[in-house]
Amino acid sequence: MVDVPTLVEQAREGRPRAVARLISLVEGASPQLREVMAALAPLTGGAYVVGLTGSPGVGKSTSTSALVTAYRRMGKRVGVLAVDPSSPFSGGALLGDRVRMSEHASDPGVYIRSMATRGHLGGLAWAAPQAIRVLDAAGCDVILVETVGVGQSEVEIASQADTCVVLLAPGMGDGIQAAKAGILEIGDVYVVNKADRDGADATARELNHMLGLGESRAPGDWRPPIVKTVAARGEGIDEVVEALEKHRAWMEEHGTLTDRRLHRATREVETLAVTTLRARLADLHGDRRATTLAERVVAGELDPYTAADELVAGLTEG
Ligand SMILES: Nc1nc2c(ncn2[C@@H]2O[C@H](COP(=O)(O)OP(=O)(O)O)[C@@H](O)[C@H]2O)c(=O)[nH]1
Ligand SMILES: [Mg+2]
Repeated sequence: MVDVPTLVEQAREGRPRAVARLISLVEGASPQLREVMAALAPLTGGAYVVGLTGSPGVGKSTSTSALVTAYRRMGKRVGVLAVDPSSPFSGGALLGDRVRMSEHASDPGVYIRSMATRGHLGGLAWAAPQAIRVLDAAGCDVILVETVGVGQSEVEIASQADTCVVLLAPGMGDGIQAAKAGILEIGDVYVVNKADRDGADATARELNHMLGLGESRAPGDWRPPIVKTVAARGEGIDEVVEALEKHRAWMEEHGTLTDRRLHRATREVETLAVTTLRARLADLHGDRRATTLAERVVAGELDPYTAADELVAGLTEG
């Protein structure tokens, strides 16, 4: 068992090992998470959460690393959460990410964590927000959350950030891929990375067209900017930071930041409620109450909706 109050106190002081251990508790779905989250709750709410999503290979990790450099120059403490449920810890994309992030490895103002939640059913939906809470409580000013733009829960994590950045790259039929993945609706800022390659202008134009950015909007509406970058050389990254800061200011002015956080918390609570109910239901399997209800449905004494209502009522009692 972990000494939660001590660990939380150490994380609050910004000690990297404590932060890492807390995130490991999240990843391992520890039974102590309830206690951890209760202790963290009053320490959260200070971080600006930025989601970055896009197809594999567009340059999310490279851009994230460049953004870390930019925010560090501004004196901000930065957390990075790279969510990749498809990769095992030791290999593939995460190993590459480690290389890309290695320049920040010795910087005490940066926390970098890759999270693999493969195997946990629906694990990502609740684990990512809780890992964000840990980084938030540890005093990060900015949290960058990288998720691959494939798969509903990955896309959802990015879309629930305070600001969502969607990345594309030229020459990958990327506009169409992005549209298919449903990530063209969720961007607050769009980045066309690999602008050193042919076709970046065409991709930006295509994107501009697909997003209907040429059309007029109501005054005061947010118009997502399209920024061209060469993340590998750090080019255009200051413009991305500028776009992020503008979006944040716009949200604060329009109350959108509060709305988004409310939406995020709503989803988080719902996910936990469903997880809890599912666990209680599993505990009940074979229980006499459940069997009796089933028997009454078989006998035609009870319809399945009423039986389900009774079951749920029984689950939530005490
Ligand atoms: N030419 C070029 N290559 C880049 C640029 N940014 C990243 N890359 C390369 O694209 C590959 C994929 O980058 P990565 O950041 O891992 O993409 P991710 O899968 O979206 O995280 C790597 O080999 C990077 O070095 C860029 O601006 N220009
Ligand atoms: Mg990556």
